[in-house]
Amino acid sequence: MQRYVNVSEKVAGGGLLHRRTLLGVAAFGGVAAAGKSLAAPLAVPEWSEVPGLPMSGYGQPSPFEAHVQRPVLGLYPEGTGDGAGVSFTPLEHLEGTITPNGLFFERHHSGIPEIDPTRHELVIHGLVRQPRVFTSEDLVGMPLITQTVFLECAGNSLFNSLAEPQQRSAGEIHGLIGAAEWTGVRLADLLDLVGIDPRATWILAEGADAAKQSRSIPLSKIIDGDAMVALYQNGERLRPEQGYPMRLVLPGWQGSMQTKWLRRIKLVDGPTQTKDETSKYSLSQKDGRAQQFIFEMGVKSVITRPSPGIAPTRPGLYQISGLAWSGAGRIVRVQVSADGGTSWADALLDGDARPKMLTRFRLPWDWSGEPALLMSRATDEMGAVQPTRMEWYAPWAPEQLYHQNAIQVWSVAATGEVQNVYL
Ligand SMILES: Nc1nc2c(c(=O)[nH]1)N[C@H]1C(S)=C(S)[C@@H](COP(=O)(O)O)O[C@H]1N2
Ligand SMILES: [Mo]
Repeated sequence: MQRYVNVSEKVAGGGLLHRRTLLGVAAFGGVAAAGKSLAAPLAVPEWSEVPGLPMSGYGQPSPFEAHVQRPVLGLYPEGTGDGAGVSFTPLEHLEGTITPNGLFFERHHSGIPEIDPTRHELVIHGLVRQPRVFTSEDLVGMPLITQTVFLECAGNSLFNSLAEPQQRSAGEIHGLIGAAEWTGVRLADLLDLVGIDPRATWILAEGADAAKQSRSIPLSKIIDGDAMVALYQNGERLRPEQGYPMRLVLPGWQGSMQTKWLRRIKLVDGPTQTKDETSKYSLSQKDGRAQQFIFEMGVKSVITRPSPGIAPTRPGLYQISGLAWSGAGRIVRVQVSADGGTSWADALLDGDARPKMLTRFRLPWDWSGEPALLMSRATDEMGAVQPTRMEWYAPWAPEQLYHQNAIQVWSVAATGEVQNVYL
């Protein structure tokens, strides 16, 4: 049941209002400024005078939304041609929790292979009773399941691991994450078909790209787990960028294990120690040792509105909006601070908080026009609380950039300009 309070009850410093404050929509600064009185007569624009464009086989966003793009960042110098890089989900331009397929972040180690699905095969072999080969059409004909979950790169937010705060958009800092409704075959069902040798404890999953990205995955994530071979993303076949015609989805675990263009699964009796889990995706500690096989993504949140480039224009009421998630399960609480963490207010979680899925949070904010420090702090159902940057940093060596889940601090200047700052 929702409880609404009638008066604007200030529940924390910096103008944060109770999350159930009942506010007429006209009270909000942006809305009041946007509305204007009706001037007679109502004009007839040119698009109302003639029939519009014809139907189309595959719809595209409005050309007036053409600025909503994935920022692309090649990790290696132009022209080296190895296809390694990332593009970010533009989080600050999106609402709700589902990432549109065309804006889902990308991380490729060797570009996007152009795969003819009639020639692509998935081999399952190793410690099995009977090795088998599957086409994507074989898989489409099997019992399918659907899971709506986020997928986050272990390198997400790594800019905030650097010594100086980077001035980039919310998406460019935190957008190596996307969430989708994935449909495919339970990996446990496929392994049932080949028959698991009791000596098998891990699998090796390998992609069909030139990088042959390969990772070791413990069998426990598959047997009685939620691992799946996804074929569809938000209702349509996977995009080439997301692994067409098939990819692994391992809810809550780091993106790099969720092998795209999946072509081989080998059942083995221990981790394979591939290049993608030794030289990369292992975490350097202060004491000189490294931690391997950190699978689960930590509890995290970020305010997407306001954020750099999405600034309040004048003092008044605004709705703070952001995303929270955890690889361990559901988000149970998001707190927001407008005074740099001195005081906190509980945000309203929008809709159902689903396990291992993005959760939208919102909170009304009465901005006085004074400089503010906006932060959000998420808690998951296991009781894990998002750390501050200093807390997050404590165990790691300076070169350790992965699994950065620290609280983001946005400073809002009197002009409304929003910047990334460290406290
Ligand atoms: N075959 C293959 N699988 C891959 C990769 C790759 O380069 N090749 N990148 C991995 C990494 S590091 C991440 S974060 C996710 C990114 O998935 P996306 O591009 O669909 O967002 O795919 C993973 N699977
Ligand atoms: Mo990644």
